[in-house]
Amino acid sequence: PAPILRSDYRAPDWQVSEIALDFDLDPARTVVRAKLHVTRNGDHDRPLRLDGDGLQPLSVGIDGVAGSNDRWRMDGDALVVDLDGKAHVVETEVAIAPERNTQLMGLYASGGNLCTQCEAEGFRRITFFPDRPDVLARYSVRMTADKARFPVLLANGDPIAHGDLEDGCHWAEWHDPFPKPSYLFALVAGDLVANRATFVTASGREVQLAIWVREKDLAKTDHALDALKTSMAWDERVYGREYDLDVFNIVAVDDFNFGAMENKGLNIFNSRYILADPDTATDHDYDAIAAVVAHEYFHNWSGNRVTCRDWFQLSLKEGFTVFRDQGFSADQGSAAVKRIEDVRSLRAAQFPEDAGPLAHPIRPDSYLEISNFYTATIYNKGAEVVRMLHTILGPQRFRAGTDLYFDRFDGTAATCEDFVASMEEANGVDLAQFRRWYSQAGTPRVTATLEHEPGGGTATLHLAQAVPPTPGQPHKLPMVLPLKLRLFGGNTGRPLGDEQLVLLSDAEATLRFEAVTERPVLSINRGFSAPVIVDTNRTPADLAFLSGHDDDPFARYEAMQQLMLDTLVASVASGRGDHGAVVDAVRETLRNPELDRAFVAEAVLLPSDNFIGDQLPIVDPDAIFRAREALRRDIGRALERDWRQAYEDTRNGAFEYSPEAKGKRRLKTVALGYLAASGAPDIGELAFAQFEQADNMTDRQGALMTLVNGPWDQRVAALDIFYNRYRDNPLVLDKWFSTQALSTRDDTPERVEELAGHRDFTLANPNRARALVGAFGVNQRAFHAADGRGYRFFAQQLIALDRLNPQTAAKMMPPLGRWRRFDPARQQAMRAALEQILASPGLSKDMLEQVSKSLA
Ligand code: BAL
Ligand code: ZN
Repeated sequence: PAPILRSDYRAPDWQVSEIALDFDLDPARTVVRAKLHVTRNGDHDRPLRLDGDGLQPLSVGIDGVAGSNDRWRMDGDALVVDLDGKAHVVETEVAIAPERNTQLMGLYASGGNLCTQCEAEGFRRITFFPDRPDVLARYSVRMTADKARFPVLLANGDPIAHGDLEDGCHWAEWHDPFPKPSYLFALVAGDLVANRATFVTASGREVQLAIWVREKDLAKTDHALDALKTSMAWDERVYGREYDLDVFNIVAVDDFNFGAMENKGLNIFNSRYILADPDTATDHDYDAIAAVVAHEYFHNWSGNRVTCRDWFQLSLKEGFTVFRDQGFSADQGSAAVKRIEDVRSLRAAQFPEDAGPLAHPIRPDSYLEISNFYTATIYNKGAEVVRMLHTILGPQRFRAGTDLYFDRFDGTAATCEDFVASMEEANGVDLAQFRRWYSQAGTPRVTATLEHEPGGGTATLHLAQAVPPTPGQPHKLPMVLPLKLRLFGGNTGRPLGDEQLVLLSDAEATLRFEAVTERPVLSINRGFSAPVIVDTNRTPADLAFLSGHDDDPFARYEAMQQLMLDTLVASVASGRGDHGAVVDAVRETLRNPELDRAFVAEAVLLPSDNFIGDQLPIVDPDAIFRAREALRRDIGRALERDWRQAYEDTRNGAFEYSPEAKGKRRLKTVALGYLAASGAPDIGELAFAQFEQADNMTDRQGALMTLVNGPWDQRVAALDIFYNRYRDNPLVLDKWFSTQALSTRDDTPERVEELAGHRDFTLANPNRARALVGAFGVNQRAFHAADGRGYRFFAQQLIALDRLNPQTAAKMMPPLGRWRRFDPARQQAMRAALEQILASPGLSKDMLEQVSKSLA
């Protein structure tokens, strides 16, 4: 297949002003009738081309005349209609089989209900349509279905009418007054109940909110409903954006490719981002639910009211909306901890992407399959780029830019360029060079060298930047890098002057600081103000000092991470480590009563195996594991009394979901992990007691994780108890699978293979596939086991999954594509696995693109 190029963009030949859809819903055979009011766009004589995917027209009518068969033809999957006038009405009828739709794109069955997923190109699996985001139409939807089986019928917009039929069926009509692209279409038919609330907008509109789930899950929806109300108020306060329909419905389904989907007025969610109660959801789940509910809600403006012109602009809505949801979450608890978590996930998912064969700019130039571009780069680096605009402009000017953007492009399909131009115009600034963030891939690397003559009064900071080559982009130009920095006195610990925002836009720059009378220590990229890698000439003592004294919490965390990382990298190389500086720094942080417990828990965690590997020219998973375990053991042993104290201090009363209680639980799990690493003899018992007595999933899963990583007999008992207790709860069973797939035990590869044959394992459910196969792919040591069995297992699973659900399979492939980073034997085994995938019959376009780029 030929790639789609951004440079080939052309406005649509035909626009659709209105579409009326009529569904006879049945899982085995659903008949879809569509009536499109189309108008010729511009002066041309090209036919109307309607995208389809696996559809056969049962009938086609033009301007009320059925059977105009000489005026249409199929061109591959597309329906091409010859039209001679300016405006026409085109009607089509197709039949589809939702229950056989394993791709979970278009209309499909999940848990006995029917639902849709149309982004990016699923609508063409439902009906013939110009399925591109710059065709905005008004939708009317009529659904007819068996009333006993599907008592609830929902679609976008507002409900208009409903009624019963004589044959046990009923019908409902919905109308969405806002023109929208087809990827935002949604319907749901199911046996569902709702948790309801009312929200009154700033201008007085009463909005009926409802979260729809199966009856057994109703008690688990309060947290999501609260998050929805909080998000609606937050978007009014922070961005001046109000909701615009009378109803806002959310439906949770178990089988879902994404986390959730922002369909206009009818969000459809993966149930893992809705359902929570203390017994089944961790604090991380609670936080993720609030973040995803907010994210999808915020899309109502950044995505729906202003949508994307084409899929190359995906980061316009996703990067911006992630930035918005990050701001929301930061406002709900500790902003510093939220920032640390966001940077941790950027480094875990996006930095490797930017450094590997699938690197792409946040606004890509070409794709084979757009589903492959719902990446950490588009989402998370995209959010960092928006964050840099916020940092450079400041909150008020940034808000002036978003106001202009929303006002000017409301009701249209816009581009990344429109967003940046709005920022420029609203603020009278020139962002010409900043635009390189949209076109250049790769993580910039900054070198910061601070010099100071002992006894002298001036310090000099030399900054240099380089953006590494990435596929298709061998040469890069300097970026605009907003670097927040501050100097501290190395003797007194006093700040030497205020924090500065330096915009590094040349390849090199030199800054001078006057009146520096003591040895200065550099705090740089504070708050992670630019998504870059920074190399400095700071000593371990400097880093230890900053980890205890920097006034920017992120920089404090960062200094500790860098100290740990430098120590680990040195010990991977030498096989031995000097752990004293890290132990001292961890002790100081742990004993500091002024620090919030959640921050302490983040700060004392070691960098992951994967992140350590990312620092090395050739990744040696076993040496990394040994070095990390040795450091964990030393920190555990040297500070055993502190960890026991921290563990006792963080014992909570009854479960409470508050920032403080969450922080305590987090530190409790971290302390338990270090105690386990210390080799203290009672830890199996301690963890098992925590496992059994826990009144919440955070504590229970934390204890299980410790047991599953260790040698204790209680491990097997805990796994059995956990399984039997939660076997009927798919979301918790996912945790049972993923905890084992992430285990650091030597036998993990065998165990994971065994679990793939477990009666509760299925590739048909994306959450379950990700819980076992996806989690295994990021378990660096187990996945890269020297005998290559991890690669072979992974390839088999991906081939099988690709036949069912190409989108989910292709998204799980990247760990195998990083073969260049490993030794020759592993390289060969990884390439063999990739080639095996490539050679498998009927390979999807999704997988073809990922694998062939990875082998190139
Ligand atoms: N638009 C796809 C799911 C999300 O990012 O919200
Ligand atoms: Zn999104």
